Amino acid sequence: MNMEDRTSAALRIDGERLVARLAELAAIGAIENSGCCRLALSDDDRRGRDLVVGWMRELGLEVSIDPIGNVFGRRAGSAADAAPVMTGSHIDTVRTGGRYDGNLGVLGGLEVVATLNDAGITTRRPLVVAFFTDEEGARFAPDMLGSLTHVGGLALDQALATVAIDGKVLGAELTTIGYAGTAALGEPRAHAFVELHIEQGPVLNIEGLTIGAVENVQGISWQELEIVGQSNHAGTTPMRLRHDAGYCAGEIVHFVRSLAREMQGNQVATVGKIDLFPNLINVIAARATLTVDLRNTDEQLLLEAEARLAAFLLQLARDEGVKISTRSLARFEPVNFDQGVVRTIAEVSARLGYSQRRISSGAGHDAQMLARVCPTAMIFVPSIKGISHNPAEETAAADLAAGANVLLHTMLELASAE
Ligand code: HGY
Ligand code: MN
Ligand code: MN
Repeated sequence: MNMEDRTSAALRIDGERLVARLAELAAIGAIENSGCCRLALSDDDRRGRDLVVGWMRELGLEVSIDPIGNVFGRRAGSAADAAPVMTGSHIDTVRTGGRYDGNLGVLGGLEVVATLNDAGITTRRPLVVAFFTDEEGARFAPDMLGSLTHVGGLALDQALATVAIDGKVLGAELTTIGYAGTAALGEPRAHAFVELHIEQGPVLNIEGLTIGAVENVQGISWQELEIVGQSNHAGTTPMRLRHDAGYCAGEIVHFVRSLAREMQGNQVATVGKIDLFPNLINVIAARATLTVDLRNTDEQLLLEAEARLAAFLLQLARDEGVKISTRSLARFEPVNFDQGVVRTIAEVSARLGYSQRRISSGAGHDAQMLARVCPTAMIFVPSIKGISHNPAEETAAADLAAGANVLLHTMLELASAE
């Protein structure tokens, strides 16, 4: 092993600097119980973006912004024209977000750059640290919208025309926050992509393990249902004459839960959003709009869950004399990551002395989109009690540092490859 190899092998990130940056970013859009709310393309998202772009520039990265607002910070390599090794994630959050979901992947990437800068190491391949627009999809569906557009899975004009749950149009919001960029869409084309992320589930925490080498992401099916019944007087209308959209919404909530329980395995189902109209105590609801989130690691089983829901809706509409229409908000098949990159993550983790296992991802991630265009995998660190999308989201500082160290050495390996 030559001097440089010995130096880089001993390299470790600065955990305190990483935790300090996570705290500083979390202060933007801070909510009670040390949570975070930076919905995509909101003014808080703009403030978070400005802070991270400032850090990119301080670290000497060349910053580019594409037309959907994805941001890339590039660090030169000795092989100037070689395709870069890319890392990154997202800094938009859900409304009840924590400080690590997405943010760890972006700030972990900046910590890798800071560590290499401090050590005066230039990698063979350039490195890129990215954050992608609207990963959460909570305001503008689908989720992973920015990375999906980056890999050509969604046409730019269609992405820009997306309407938010609050009625705003994505392109206009992007212009308002000043992140409608001009860099070529789809650039840079990465040699490989590695995303550091909290697990957001309980597996690593329960098993007392530090690192998850993520092999795959489950399939996702998001639908918006609109039920049109008939508003009527809650006191005078006989039960047999009601066309109660609120009751139908409740039946659907119960059905999806029962469906997941009955299918068992990896099937999960959630109705996370329900709006009733007119939403008044003494009026039978005329209309109900709700969302259904179905997921499974097996595409055939996910199709079965969707088909069984569709049959239930038909029967419910008939029984209750209501009209039920559905609109797909997101539909992504399960994704298998590159076994070579997964192996590198596992080998690096072992070399650094971290306990680890192969693991699946229940959540969607930008990496599942980058996997369409280059060898990709993810590094998970434990979520205490598996809590996420909740201000109580927590990961031990030692685990944050471990994840960033595995990211550092995985990127070093990938960046030295021909
Ligand atoms: O919904 C998800 O899985 C991710 O948080 N966007
Ligand atoms: Mn995330
Ligand atoms: Mn999330």
